[in-house]
Amino acid sequence: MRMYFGIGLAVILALCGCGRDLGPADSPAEAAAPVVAAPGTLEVPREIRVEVGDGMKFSVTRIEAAAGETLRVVLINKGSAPKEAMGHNWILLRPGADATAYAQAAVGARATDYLPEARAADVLAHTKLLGGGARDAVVFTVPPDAAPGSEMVYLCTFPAHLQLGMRGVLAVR
Ligand SMILES: [Cu+2]
Repeated sequence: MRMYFGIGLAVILALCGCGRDLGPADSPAEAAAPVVAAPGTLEVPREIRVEVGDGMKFSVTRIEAAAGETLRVVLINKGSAPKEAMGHNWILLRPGADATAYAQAAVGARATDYLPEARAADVLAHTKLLGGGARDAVVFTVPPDAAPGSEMVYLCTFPAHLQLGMRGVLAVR
């Protein structure tokens, strides 16, 4: 009788899949999964969509945010030119960084998609360089110690695009 019962139980467990819950070896992985996916455990950053095209303008030229706030900026290139001919990026500089000096250094940084490595410390967040039809997103946190009223510049570092007006500011509330 015992043997039949044992076989029967094994068949029931196999059919319903309940046996998976009984194995101690499965417990850590199964216990960990819901924690990662549970709503409310991850902060969802505020999303800001910035569009660019073959015209030399960001669709958003002023972003207001709180110190310490996490933002997700999505850059969308609605133009048609390939990135080698007329790419666009979105580079947010740290407070106090010189945008003109950064853009000048970027001209010589074609190999790194116009992100000059020597001035990496100036950059708070950046997207990739995008050709027409491409998009990229970047998540970052506004420095918690940024003073209210202070501003950070963002720009496109493709050669001459800053001078043509591809810039904006992130203002701290
Ligand atoms: Cu550009």
